[in-house]
Amino acid sequence: MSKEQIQLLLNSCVGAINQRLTDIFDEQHQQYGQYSRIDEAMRYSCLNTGKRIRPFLLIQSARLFNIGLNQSLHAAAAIELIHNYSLIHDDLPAMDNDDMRRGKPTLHKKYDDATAILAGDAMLTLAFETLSDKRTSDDANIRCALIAQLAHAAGAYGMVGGQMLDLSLDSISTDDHLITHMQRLKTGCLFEFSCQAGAILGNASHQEKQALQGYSQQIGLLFQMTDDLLDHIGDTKIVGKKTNKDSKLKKATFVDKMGVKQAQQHCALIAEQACAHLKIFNKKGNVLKDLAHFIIKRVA
Ligand code: GRG
Repeated sequence: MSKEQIQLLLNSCVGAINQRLTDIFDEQHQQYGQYSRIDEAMRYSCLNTGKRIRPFLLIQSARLFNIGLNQSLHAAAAIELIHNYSLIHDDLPAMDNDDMRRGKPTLHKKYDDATAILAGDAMLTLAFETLSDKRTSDDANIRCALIAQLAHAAGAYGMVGGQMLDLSLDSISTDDHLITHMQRLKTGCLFEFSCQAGAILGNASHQEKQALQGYSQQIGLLFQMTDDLLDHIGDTKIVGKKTNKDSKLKKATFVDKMGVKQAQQHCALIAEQACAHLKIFNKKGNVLKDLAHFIIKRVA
């Protein structure tokens, strides 16, 4: 599949996920709210130009098991809510202190710190409310498995733990294993959840789950490395946020350690390793393979 074709597929995912998130916000608002500043702030954060990579991974992983878009969209909305909450909190002055995200003022800049903290908290809990809804699956065991898995992926031994580690590492004293571990937690855990959620929705076998786990772990590393590369070589206007932040903040990244050229070559290797895990799915795995190559092209 060409870069344009995969972009078209991603665009259709963006449209579908935006619609589902809008429906979820509308339902909540109609049921519980009059005017609500939190509702407005959540929409400001979620309904915009995000790439929706995690929902795409979830939808495409579910497709491997013949689960259609309509059946996977609710879980896909849940992962996007968690991702957006993490970005809001990451942008706060106490963390990365960013003014711009997706080409717009960050939430705390547009509103204030308290609103940003609360909107993030509300999105975190809304994600679990969404997973507990029967539209996620009419099988309670599946809903419960998804909730447990996402709670772990987003928590102290997943994304939050990775963020904590990231805040405490500097680029000089940090060894490669620790950087990999930190990135696997901070970024990788949500990628892993996305693919595992597709497998859970599709009642996948142990072997199929393992294959998707291997793929998603590599994709998480690849995505983090391309994000770090974009920080070095990307254009603020295209990336939608300030670049060259990592070295200024003395952040521990592989790009700092290896240099841009070697990091680009390493990305190609990681993508190949990711794709190798998909062998078991034969041709059905092609879209996920194409996604790996699409991610590299962002920094090629
Ligand atoms: C605050 C609990 C907490 C966690 C923060 C997400 C995160 C953890 C930190 C963001 C820092 C960062 C730049 C990580 C690199 C990978 C990443 C998550 C990039 C942003 O994700 P994209 O590119 O964003 O998918 P869009 O805007 O497309 O949704």
